[in-house]
Amino acid sequence: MRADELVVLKLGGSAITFKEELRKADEQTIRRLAGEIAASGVRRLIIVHGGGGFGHPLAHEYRLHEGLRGDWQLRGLAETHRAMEELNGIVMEALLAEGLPAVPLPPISCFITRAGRIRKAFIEPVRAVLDLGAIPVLYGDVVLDEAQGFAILSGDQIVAYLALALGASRVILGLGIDGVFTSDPLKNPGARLIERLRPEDIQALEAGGSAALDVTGGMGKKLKEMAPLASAGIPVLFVNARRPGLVLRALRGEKIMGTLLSAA
Ligand code: IP8
Repeated sequence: MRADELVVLKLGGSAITFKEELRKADEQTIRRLAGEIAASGVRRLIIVHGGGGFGHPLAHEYRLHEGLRGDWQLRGLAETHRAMEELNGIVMEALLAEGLPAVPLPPISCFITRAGRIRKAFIEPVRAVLDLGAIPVLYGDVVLDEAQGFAILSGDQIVAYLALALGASRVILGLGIDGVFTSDPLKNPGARLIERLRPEDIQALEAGGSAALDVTGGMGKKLKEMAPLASAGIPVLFVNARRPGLVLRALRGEKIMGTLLSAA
């Protein structure tokens, strides 16, 4: 671990919330993760967290991913952002309680998308917070969209954008499962954890499937989002943030159980 290296850490919604319950944060896990971040000694760090049971149920209820269809969705826009702020507040409290100089930067005010993809970004505040020696904290959010009024901007897309724009040394994705599996481990007991992935494996997946990998839905999207990082020489480690100690060890650069996506 180099002192000047920039690390981007995602705390996934399935790790920090009880996804099946409405607006229920796993405060114990959040506090433990904040402790692990503090103990790691990594200080050039960007934290991005997901939405879990906060943003997603509202986004779904108001069909925000479809863009603007009617005024009835405007309330959903406001409520979804508010719910994300609420979760962010809980994460912030935990980080501050550990003495970490964490500064929240709401994505709704620094990103504009076009058809759901980041089109304009005002990331000077992220840079400035880092330059001060503090820790920017962002999250998946509802944002304004040039083509469709608004869109859901995932924490993963923010992670990928910032890691490339700011030249991160590495990315750690804290999940609610052990990493990337050969198929959905919740549906298939024979699913195996893949320890090593290369960007080509993901291209094969996009080209209509891969013999070794059958990931769809959430994990498929995540991999597609992360592939450009690996191609650009930024390794991405998928790790189970629900297992105590793994995020700490990942931040320290130790070898741990998970999936490493990298080009070399
Ligand atoms: O959990 C989505 O962020 P993600 C945030 O990182 C909202 O996909 C608002 C649903």
